[in-house]
Amino acid sequence: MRAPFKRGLLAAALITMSMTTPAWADDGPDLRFSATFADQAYFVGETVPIKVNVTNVGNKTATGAKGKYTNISGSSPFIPTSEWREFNPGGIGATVAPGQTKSFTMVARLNSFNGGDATFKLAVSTAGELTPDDNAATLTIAMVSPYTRAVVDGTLFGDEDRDGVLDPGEELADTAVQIRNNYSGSFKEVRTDAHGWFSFTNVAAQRYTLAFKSPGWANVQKQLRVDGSDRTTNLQVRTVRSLEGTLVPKVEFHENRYRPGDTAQVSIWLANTGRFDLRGVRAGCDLNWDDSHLLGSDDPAHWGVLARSGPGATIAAGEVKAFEVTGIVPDAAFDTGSVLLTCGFGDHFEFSDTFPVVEASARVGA
Ligand SMILES: [Ca+2]
Ligand SMILES: [Ca+2]
Repeated sequence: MRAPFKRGLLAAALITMSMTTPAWADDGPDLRFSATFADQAYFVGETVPIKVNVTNVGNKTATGAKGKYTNISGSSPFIPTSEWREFNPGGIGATVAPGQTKSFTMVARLNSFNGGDATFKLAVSTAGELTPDDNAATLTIAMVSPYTRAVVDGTLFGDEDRDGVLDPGEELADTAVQIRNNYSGSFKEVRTDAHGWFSFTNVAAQRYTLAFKSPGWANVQKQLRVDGSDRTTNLQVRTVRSLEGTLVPKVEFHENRYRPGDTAQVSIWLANTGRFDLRGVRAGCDLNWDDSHLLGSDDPAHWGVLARSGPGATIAAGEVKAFEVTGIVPDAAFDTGSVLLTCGFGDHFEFSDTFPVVEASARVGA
């Protein structure tokens, strides 16, 4: 009963083999080229990383393989020949073994806008190439015309109760607002009206930084893509009060002395002396990357809700809340003789420069 079934399998295997290695196939290198990039509309002055793959699907090694750029239409991105790496057309060219893939990233610079999207061809070639057809990719990078004019408008508000929402009375009147063109550096300034409303008209398409300062409020710098779409109108731009003096943190190691690799227990107290509940309070620790700092504050397994990637804690107005967390004493702390913990605490990380910061340390020995 089994014999015919086995014979059928064998026949299928033979057919597959004859298709992948036809008797009439030529010998030689056969490069295959592909290129991908993030598909979005780019501004003049931006750079576009292009991920490139060159595979040799032939049965002979490709030598002296070189890249070539050809402009087809519209704006011409600037791609220095050195971006081709081993495939630099001015060099000796790359060697690609049968079955080997070489991957790298080329950076194209959009230095100017010459009448539209940039369409161009990237290709590789090698001597004795069997199928030149699949050695090239034609790419079109969409560009935002710098002649596009747009409106940037909206309301500035000071989020007094920190709920993320513009409530009546939170509008910031008579406040100077700037937008700065990130490419040219030029800027415009207006003041908000009695309703916190600001409006910039005739804004040339580009990336901008919207900024404002208001006494008693955190400074704001917000990145904007101004491309003529309606995403830059009716903005609600928020600031908050500094938490300095409102949220009072205290941090203590359980022991005075640790050894490298120890798991240290740390007690944290957070006192909310303000009028409003604080939600989503997390820790941002050791942001200066000092290697004698306690490890693990980013990890919910060590820091629970307070971990930077955790959900955060709620500290009600007038409440003091206690937390127990752990961390690993790094080997580098042995060299300095102490392990450090430097943390800012707060609810909205985009304003982390207004977080109260607290420090603790313990001795480290053998
Ligand atoms: Ca080919
Ligand atoms: Ca609010």
